[in-house]
Amino acid sequence: TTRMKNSTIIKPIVYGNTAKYFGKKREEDGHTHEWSFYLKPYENEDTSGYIQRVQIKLHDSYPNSNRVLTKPPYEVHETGWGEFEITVKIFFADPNEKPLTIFHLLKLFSTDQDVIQGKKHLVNEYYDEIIFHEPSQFFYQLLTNA
Ligand code: SLL
Repeated sequence: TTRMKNSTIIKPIVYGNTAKYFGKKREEDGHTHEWSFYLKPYENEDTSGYIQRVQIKLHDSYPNSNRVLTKPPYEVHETGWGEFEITVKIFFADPNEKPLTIFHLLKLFSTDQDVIQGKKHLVNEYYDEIIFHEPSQFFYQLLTNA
């Protein structure tokens, strides 16, 4: 494979979770919060050209705890009662690029009174960058045409 010598492509991303307290514990299942996890480009672009799929592994207490997303938006909307670590594995359109693993601590609880009372959402968000060093010519095209 032809590699793009001395070229580095940087893809800024944002990932994290929002959460909101129901206001009470749900009788049927003990769930207390609704939450969403998301991974998206920092700047608005179509990532489906270079991301093949995103696998989001939830706590084993969730049904189908391995969520596979083959197209954007890369989001999981759920409800629950507890915090845990989400493992996110990003697979790229070039099978020679090794998958990237990100860990995110799903946060439900806060000390903000408005969040505690369920008046507003908690936001727990991070910025990061995916760096592709000397990608293949094929993958370079996908990364830059997006
Ligand atoms: C622990 N932090 O380490 C805890 C795990 C798991 C949260 C929290 C269950 C959802 C469902 C749920 O909220 N799990 O039953 O669908 O032990």
